[in-house]
This record gives sequence, structure tokens and C-alpha cells, in this order.
Amino acid sequence: MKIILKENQKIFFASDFHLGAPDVSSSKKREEKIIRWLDTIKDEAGAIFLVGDIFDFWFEYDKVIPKGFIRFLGKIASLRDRGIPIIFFTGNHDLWMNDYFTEELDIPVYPHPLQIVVNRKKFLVGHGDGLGPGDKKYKFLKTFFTNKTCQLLFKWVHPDIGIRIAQNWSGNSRITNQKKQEDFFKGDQEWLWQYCKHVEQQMHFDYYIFGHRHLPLELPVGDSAHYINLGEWVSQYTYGVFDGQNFQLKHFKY
Ligand SMILES: [Mn+2]
Repeated sequence: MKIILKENQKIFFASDFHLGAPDVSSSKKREEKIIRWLDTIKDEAGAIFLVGDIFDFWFEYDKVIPKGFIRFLGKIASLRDRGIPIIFFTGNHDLWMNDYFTEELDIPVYPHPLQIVVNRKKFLVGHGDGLGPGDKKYKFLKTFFTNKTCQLLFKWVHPDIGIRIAQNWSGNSRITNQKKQEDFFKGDQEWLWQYCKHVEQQMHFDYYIFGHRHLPLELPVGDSAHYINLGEWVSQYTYGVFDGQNFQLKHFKY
């Protein structure tokens, strides 16, 4: 993908909104905050990348999508209709996004990292789940989650039951993650940082941009590359901005 930014245009990146979690009222406040953020960036946005785990759970049946998030969906629909390119990535919580966003909103959804050239800088962008060494339990589970037969079986469970089961599961995995304290910086053992260093040996990117870790990070990869982690919007409200020259991680405060 190639993007040429006009003067004063910027590219924005955010991930891990986890809309729907942990309950309706806190998700709604977060949704309002995300909408305020989108309103502040819309006039200078040359493109908006939403880099996975936007929904705490998402599943597309043939004729049904999950209830909720209607203001967020309306906002991205209106930004897209104004001509702003919006690019979605699936995360480990919403990996069952299918073609609904593409058909209804003209928003492509990528299940894997994407190479992007913006002006003269090279980016590798993705959610980041399952990349690098480690995370063996998740990689094992992902083979079931992405299995066509498993998905078909799930689709035939009534949505009221299927979605309730999935939401319980999704809530549990986040809670156990907190217990396991996955959300602290592991230094040299950071899987995604290791992954970036590995890729950089074969092919150069200026910026590696991932979510998934829920930690806002800006780390060097070799001499001239950077690994950025976008953090999350449950408590930190961090996002990335690229102005054609430089990349910055920012906190949204309003
Ligand atoms: Mn997440």
C-alpha cells in the first residue's frame, strides 16, 4: 500500500479499544472518547489505521452482526464518506471480522501485517498477536479460532448463546492476563521487539507499528528503525501520528 501525504496531512494509528469490555457503561464512555478523538483528527487525517482489538468481541454471521458501538460505526462511516481512507486490522479479540466493513463501509480489513510506504518511509503495521517467539498457548488456540470448521460450528449456535459464551471467554482471558501480569515490559524478552529485530535483518522498515501489548512503547530496532507499540484505550488512550517526516506517540486527554 502506498500513501502520499499532502502538506499538513497526517496519518493516525490506534489499537486496542476493546469496545464492549468490561461492561456496557464503561465501554460507552470509551466510545464517546474515541469519537471525540476522531473529531479532533478528522481535518488533518490523510488516513486512519485501526490496528486490531477494536472490539472486545466481534463475529459476523451471514445476516447478523453484534449489537452496539453504533456511534463509533456511524463516525467511521461518516469519515470514510468524507474520503478519509480507514484501514482496519483484526486483533486476537476480533479476528472474526469478515467482509462486512469492506462491503458496508468501504473499509478494508487485514488479518495480517501490511507493508505501507508513506511518502518515503516504510512501515510494517499489524496487530502483532502470534508474531515472534513465545505465546505458545495463544498460537495453539489460534489454530482453532481460525479453523473454518470450528467457525462454521460456532456460526450455527444461536447468536444470543454464541455471543454470550464468547464474551465470557473474552472477559476471562483478559482477567487471567491481568493476573499473569502480561501487561508489563519484558525488556529484551518482548516478543514483538524480537520479531522486529528479526525482520530488520532481512528487510528494512523505518517503523514497525503494532498493538496487542497494551503498552505504549518506542524502542530502537538496529540503527535506523523503530518499534512502536500503540498502547490501549482502556486506561491510557495512546495513539500514533506520522506527519510525513516523524512519528510520535501521543496521549489523548479530553
Ligand atoms: Mn488487546
